[in-house]
Amino acid sequence: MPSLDICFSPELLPLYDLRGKVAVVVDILRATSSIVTALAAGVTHIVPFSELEACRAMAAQGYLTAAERDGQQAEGFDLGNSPFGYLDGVLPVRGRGVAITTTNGTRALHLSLAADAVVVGAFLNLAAVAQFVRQQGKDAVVVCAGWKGMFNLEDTLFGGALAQRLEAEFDTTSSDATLAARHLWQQAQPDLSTYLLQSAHVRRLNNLEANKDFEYCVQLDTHDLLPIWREGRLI
Ligand code: 3SL
Repeated sequence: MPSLDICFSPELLPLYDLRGKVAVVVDILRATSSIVTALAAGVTHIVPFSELEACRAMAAQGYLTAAERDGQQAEGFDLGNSPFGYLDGVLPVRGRGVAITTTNGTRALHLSLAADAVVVGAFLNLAAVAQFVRQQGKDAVVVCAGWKGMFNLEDTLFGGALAQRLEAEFDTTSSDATLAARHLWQQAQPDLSTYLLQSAHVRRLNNLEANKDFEYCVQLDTHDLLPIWREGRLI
């Protein structure tokens, strides 16, 4: 039986061998939720960057550029990291490519490229992620983007939710990390949104008046879409 493991922070990735496995990269607040939303809104593809300058330079190739540092839109970019940037119609996004860099999410993506397949997970597309991992039938690791190397509640809860969806076909009990995430997920029921109010990043976003983003990102199964890494881009 294949296993589902959870890496609580990109800093722990050197302890995981991703080769031959599926990596599900997750940054619930907000990078991976925004990436799912962008593709659903008609963005053709997304190129993730770790560094601001390389991302900004993509404007010359016709890309929309999106950047966040410490929760705020970085200066000189078209978009920040709010999913509503792709929904509010202020900037037409349909048919455009987007170059994006965020504090933790895009870094976690780049650090996961040793895996056989790299996909983007969010609560919004949880069912699509579960279906893909099931179809692949190989070991999978949820890579939590965390916050500047630290553990966070929301990405871990996604790992617990995915483990619950896959428990019939995957070993979700051999890894203490997966067990802990499952326990946390149970603890967060029946009201994920209220449970997450204690999360450090939710408090950070609320201080930035991004509580609308938080409520949006904790919705389950709203998008039947799976961003997958192919040749340097997410499609
Ligand atoms: O760290 C990240 O990648 C971001 O998702 C953080 S924020 O929600 O945009 O502040």
